[in-house]
Amino acid sequence: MKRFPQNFWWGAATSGPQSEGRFNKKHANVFDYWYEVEPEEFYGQIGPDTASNFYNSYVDDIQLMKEIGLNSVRTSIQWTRLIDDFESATVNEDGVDYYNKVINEFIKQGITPVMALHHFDLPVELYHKYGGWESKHVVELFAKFAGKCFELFGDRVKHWFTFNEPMVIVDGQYLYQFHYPNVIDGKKAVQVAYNLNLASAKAIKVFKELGMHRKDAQIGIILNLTPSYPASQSEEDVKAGRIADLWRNEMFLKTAIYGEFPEKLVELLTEDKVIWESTDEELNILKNNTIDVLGVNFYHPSRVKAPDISPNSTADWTPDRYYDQYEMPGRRMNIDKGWEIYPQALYDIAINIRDNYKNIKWFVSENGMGVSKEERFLNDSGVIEDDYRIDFIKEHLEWLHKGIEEGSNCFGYHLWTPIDCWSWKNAYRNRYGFISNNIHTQVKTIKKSGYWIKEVSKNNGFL
Ligand code: BGP
Repeated sequence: MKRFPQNFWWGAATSGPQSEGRFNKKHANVFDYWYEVEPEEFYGQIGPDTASNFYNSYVDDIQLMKEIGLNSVRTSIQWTRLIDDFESATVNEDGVDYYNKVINEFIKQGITPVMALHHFDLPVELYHKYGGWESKHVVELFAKFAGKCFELFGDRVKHWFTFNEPMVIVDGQYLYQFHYPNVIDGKKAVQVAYNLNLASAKAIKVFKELGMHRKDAQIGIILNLTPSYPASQSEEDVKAGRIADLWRNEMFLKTAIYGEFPEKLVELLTEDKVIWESTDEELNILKNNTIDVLGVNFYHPSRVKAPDISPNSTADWTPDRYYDQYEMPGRRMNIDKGWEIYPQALYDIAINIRDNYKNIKWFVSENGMGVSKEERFLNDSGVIEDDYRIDFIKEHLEWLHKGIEEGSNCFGYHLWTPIDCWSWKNAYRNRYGFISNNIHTQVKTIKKSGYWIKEVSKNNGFL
């Protein structure tokens, strides 16, 4: 029997914009807006309007989560739902009432609510007016919104996260065109990365000023860590791996934990003349407002090699001038999603955190397997037999367990996601849940993996 530490979090994660639906929401976030103007950009032209209907069905949905043994669940508070006026952070009463009810329902069902403050859902007005995360004014507004959340819900929510995957915002909005406004601009990407780090630190500053630690609360950030494995041990490939790690992982990880950007990254960006604008006061805020706890989203490793063409070629600056993706022969894939399956990376992450990041308390805040057309696996009783998902989770947990046994301070595992939910441009293409969702009827049914996790949670481990 592989047993996990006492009080281990067995749970799952979703987000406000992906589960609630737009019901009664006064403002649009960047995805709401993008769907309004270009619905054809979304798989099956399905947008966030209904999502998994959590706004209306949260009582039944939370009941199902309880039924499969989840003891903690993450979602997020939508800035565009909670706040009426972004400048003054005046709240929307329906939004406050809704989040109060959701939080109370989780607690009533014995599920620890875990809240993120931002899950890719920038209010679109703040982009059109100020340039969104390019603007330090927006950073200020985010800190105000965060403060409101702590004041309103901090008596019951004890686990807070400033951002989910800030690196994906940089990638999606400013480099690889999968988040509105789909800009390609390396220099802006660098500034946005800095501003997101700053926004997280400023939210933490407000958290401290409100005395949240004295109320037994803790705050962190959720980062998608994709360890970079070089194609070979040649000097060039190893260097490519180093730079990829600096940019993709350490730019947020080191800053969140040590309050300082990685020196080598700052050197490189300075040399390339794309370094962000910062002030001493801001750097001080970053230094003094580090995280208590870390969430790690892990789906797939990244394999990199030295770039085929020289970084000095003529082109606008982007970070990937220093590395190319490496397609490793024989790699094990989840073909539906196009991601490599490499569970051992979770052990490598655990040991990296233990040895290089103060052995900070952390949990797996997302891991999971997106599979298309899961109705293929329906049995006669109407249950999706997702053995592939059970195997996937198990293998990851085995490697995680090894990391924990060797001293890494991991306190939980959350699957993406409790109930199949809407996933940005991919809409409902890939399903990840323990519980399926018929998006035409909104009928939700526990999958085989849901029954499996119930046992794991009950036994605090598995054979
Ligand atoms: C993570 C995000 C989630 C979710 C998941 C699956 O990066 O934090 O919000 O969307 O990816 O994504 P997809 O459905 O595109 O496979």
